[in-house]
Amino acid sequence: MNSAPPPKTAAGASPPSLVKAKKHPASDPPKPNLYQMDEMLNLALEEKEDDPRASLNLPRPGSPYRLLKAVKDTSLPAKLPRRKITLHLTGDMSRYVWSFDGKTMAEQPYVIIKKGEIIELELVNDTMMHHPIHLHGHFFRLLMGNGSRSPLKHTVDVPPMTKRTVEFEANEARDWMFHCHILYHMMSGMARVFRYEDEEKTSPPQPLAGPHATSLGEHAHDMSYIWGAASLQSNMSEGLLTWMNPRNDLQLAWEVGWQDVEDSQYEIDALYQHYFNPNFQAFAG
Ligand SMILES: [Cu+2]
Repeated sequence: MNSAPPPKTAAGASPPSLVKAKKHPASDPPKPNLYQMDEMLNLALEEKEDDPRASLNLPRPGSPYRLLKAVKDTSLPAKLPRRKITLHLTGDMSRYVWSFDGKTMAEQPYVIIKKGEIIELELVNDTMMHHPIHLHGHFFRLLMGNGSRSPLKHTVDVPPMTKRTVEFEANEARDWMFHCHILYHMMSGMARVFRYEDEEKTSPPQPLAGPHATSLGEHAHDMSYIWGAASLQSNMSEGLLTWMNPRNDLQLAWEVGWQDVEDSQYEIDALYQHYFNPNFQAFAG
């Protein structure tokens, strides 16, 4: 695709189109309110309404998935064996780390599937954010009440504190990436590889330091980050420096004063915290 700017049209004229039908341009949605979470919650609540169009009435409309219908029957072969896999979408809003079932991709890389089976995949969002979940290499049926006309998709938005169920036929081979399409979430750990069992037999998982590390690329290791804030004033300086990864925080904080104090005063704190899960941590400092 080239990146040339779209052709200029006269004021009010519609841009070029491939179809000769009456156009129904969507209005521009208002900018999101970045300072409150209500919009996320409203969307989740509107979705519980009986009216499938309810979420379209919000200032920033959601994905009206219940209105989506395939143009033909998308049912999967009834004779194939079926298996249900439930994955919880997990994370920690304050530390901003994300995972499936409380484990990052580096901690638990694979979901093993078998060619010829139908996977019913239940995605349960335990967090207060939307996660658009994407599976490579397969189209899945989004099961939201449309039966044989369930739409085929490869990405599904899962609103906060709700669940979505999709199903697909495992009709490929080898390894397929599965991840949140907010790429920062993916990189912090909300990803897996759907691995066909045959691949598992020919190249079983190795310790993360071995050849396995290469096949998972940058996802073989948890990412770590350094962040901090500091101020320097005429009378004092204070600041904070943190190194973190999904399980650990190492923090250094300081306060130094030198004006209107008898001698220079200072305080330095060092703190180490290990997170077993978002609700349980151990610390020393
Ligand atoms: Cu996400």
